[in-house]
Amino acid sequence: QVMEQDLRQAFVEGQLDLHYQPIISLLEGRITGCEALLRWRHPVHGHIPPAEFVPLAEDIGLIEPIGEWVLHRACREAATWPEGIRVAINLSPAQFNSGKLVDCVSSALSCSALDPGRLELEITESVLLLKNEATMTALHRLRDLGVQIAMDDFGTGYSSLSYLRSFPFDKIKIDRSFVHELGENKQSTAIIRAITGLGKSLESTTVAEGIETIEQLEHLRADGCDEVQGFLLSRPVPAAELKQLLATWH
Ligand code: G
Ligand code: G
Ligand code: MN
Ligand code: NA
Repeated sequence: QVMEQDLRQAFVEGQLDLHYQPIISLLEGRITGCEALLRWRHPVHGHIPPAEFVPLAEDIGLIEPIGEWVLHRACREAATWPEGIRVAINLSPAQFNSGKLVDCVSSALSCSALDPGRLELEITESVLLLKNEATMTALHRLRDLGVQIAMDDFGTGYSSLSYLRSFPFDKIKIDRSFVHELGENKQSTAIIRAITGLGKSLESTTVAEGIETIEQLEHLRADGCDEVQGFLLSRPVPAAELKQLLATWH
């Protein structure tokens, strides 16, 4: 309950911030996008990971206003990046419930004057679990705006494949648990190869998350993965630091 009060206060007092993690194209060898990631610096407890406070925000109905703030903030920031660099934003299932998501995205795009093609929305299977007409309609309307839709944490849920059948995702983000075992676990290595192949057949870009070693990078390159993201290339960094990174490496 202390946390709940703290989180409400954090949001109004501006303790929440966004960091950005570069996503690199293996073919072009440059940064093609950045994933926006929420950060909370608590005045007493210090850094609190999103894995702790995002579920809390979802429970107490705060993820909608926070999500709206994230959309506006990230689009405004991305509009100042060099041409062609995209911003990827994580969406919670709750953001699909209110029926306001499409308007909210439209508004973030028009306020920032960001080209819709430079916005990528990441959804997890939990969004598709809702499996209702309204969710699918919202996804198609977002696609019609020119926004890209990515399937996040691919391979960890119960029925990843059936979700790929339900919507033409622009991107598939391979969960980092598979990448972690690349080269060490035969099954994970084979699964990654299969997912990159699947991405090609479906004409979806494949992105591998959580790259921490050069060996993992080389495996992914050999398997034809399109893009990579992970601590080996860059940690998530504050907006100002990202601008410097983009100025020297893009
Ligand atoms: O930054 P980190 O890797 O610790 O993020 C942990 C989790 O928090 C990830 O699953 C990520 O998708 C989620 N997350 C981070 N930022 C946001 C955000 O802006 N909105 C939502 N809904 N989830 C986020
Ligand atoms: O679920 P989602 O993919 O949105 O979560 C992204 C999370 O992954 C962020 O919290 C980010 O900090 C984390 N992350 C990014 N790169 C790496 C990495 O190389 N290794 C690990 N362990 N986590 C990473
Ligand atoms: Mn993500
Ligand atoms: Na992920």
